[in-house]
Amino acid sequence: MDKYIESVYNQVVEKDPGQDVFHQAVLEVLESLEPAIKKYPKYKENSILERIVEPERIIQFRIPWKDRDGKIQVNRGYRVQFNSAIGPYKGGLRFHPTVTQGVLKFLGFEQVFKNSLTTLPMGGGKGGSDFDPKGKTDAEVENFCESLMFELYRHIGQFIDVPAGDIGVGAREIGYLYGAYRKITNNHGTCVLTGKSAGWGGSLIRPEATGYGCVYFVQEMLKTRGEDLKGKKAVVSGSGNVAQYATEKCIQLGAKVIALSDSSGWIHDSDGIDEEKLAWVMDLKNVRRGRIKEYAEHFKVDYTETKDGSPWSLKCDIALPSATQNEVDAKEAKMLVDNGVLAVGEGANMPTVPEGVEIFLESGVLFGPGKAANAGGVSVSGLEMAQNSQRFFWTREEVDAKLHQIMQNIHANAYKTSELFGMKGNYVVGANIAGFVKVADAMIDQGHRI
Ligand code: NDP
Ligand code: 2IT
Repeated sequence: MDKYIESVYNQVVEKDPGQDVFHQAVLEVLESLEPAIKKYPKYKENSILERIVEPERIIQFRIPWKDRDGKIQVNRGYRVQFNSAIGPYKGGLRFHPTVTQGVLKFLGFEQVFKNSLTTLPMGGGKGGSDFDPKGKTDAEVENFCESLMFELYRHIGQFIDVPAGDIGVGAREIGYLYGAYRKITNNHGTCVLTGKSAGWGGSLIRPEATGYGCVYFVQEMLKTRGEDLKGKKAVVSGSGNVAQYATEKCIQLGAKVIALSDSSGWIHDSDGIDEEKLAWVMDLKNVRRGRIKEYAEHFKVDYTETKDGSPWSLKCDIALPSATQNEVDAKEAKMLVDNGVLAVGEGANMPTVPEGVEIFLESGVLFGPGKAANAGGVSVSGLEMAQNSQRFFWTREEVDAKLHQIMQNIHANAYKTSELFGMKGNYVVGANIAGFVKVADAMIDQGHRI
């Protein structure tokens, strides 16, 4: 590794030794930036790497809330405001017991480059809490969201920071958070949160956007080899927002989705999950908040219990990891390659371990890294902001067409950039460099205090 890059990475590790996933995300980006750092000396001269790995601001706060027995529980809340060089901080809120400052720094860091790739004016941020929504009543979730907003409201705003959903935060939570924001501030805010319901300022297609966008990206990768999704067998992990709509778009484009998972295990439906079965999954996960195991019982298909719910031993053409970070390990990546996988589209953020990414790249698998492949969600969040600013809304068809165009542009930009740096078709290098250059140049333009 280049000495300058190595020294920046070592400082990151030394400053916050416990933040493994953040170190992993930083290393992956820094390594792939090497050719750009060599080609353009201005980045080193302006200490861009030292600055870009350091969040602009981190807010950490206490979230006390009352459970159903009237007992006061305490969780930790965070907002990592990573980089605002090209626009207000933008990124989701995650509610999951594994949330720590390190996890949110990794997600915020990824978000900076992802948002840059969308071409929309959005900086990068991420937030959330170690609150576990599983098994909580609606009233408990409402109570928790209110308490979180009692602090968060002072740090957000359309020109400052615009949160949205992520793991454990969907339409229900955004509703409670928005209600609390309005109650506290007596202000709708032009666009203080995205992922709102369509009846009160949300964008059509936002729920679908990450999953649809991921499949649009895979479609573009396949085109480079004269292939398409028709008749392809797809395996999707997770069964939440991203997995559900990735499945829907696969079905619409003629692929057969044979697996879904959650953190307890995975189902294998060799006949394929059709629209009707998918509607059943959406009701199970979004309304009844049940477990994917119930699909196996209901539709009489195989279920495998595992602690991380990974269906990667199945033979497939397309793999869409859409659950969480590091869910595809090196052994599983090897299995996918040995079974002839053609394309991998990361619906989740950093779902593949670094050795796994290496295996995909070395084997010539079309590999769409999360920053590029799952950028559709935040893109439509950007479109929600645009619609709110106009006091207007666009139809489903209009938003979907814009999303499709953005995903095609991201693909073209990553592909072109990989070619420019002599690594044609390496979307990791392409996406990281293309995302980085725009933010780095903005930082240089805005002076050394940025
Ligand atoms: P949801 O909460 O809707 O669904 C998450 C799914 O992943 C659930 O099926 C969940 O299972 C599973 N999962 C979560 N944690 C684990 C774990 N530790 N091990 C195994 N399975 C797990 O979240 P989303 O669908 O919104 O998010 C999924 C991924 O996509 C995340 O990486 C997120 O950062 C990323 N993403 C989301 C975007 C969005 O717009 N929502 C945009 C871009 C990326 P269980 O219910 O058992 O926990
Ligand atoms: O990881 C992500 O891009 C998201 N969770 C969506 C963020 C957003 O602001 O829509």
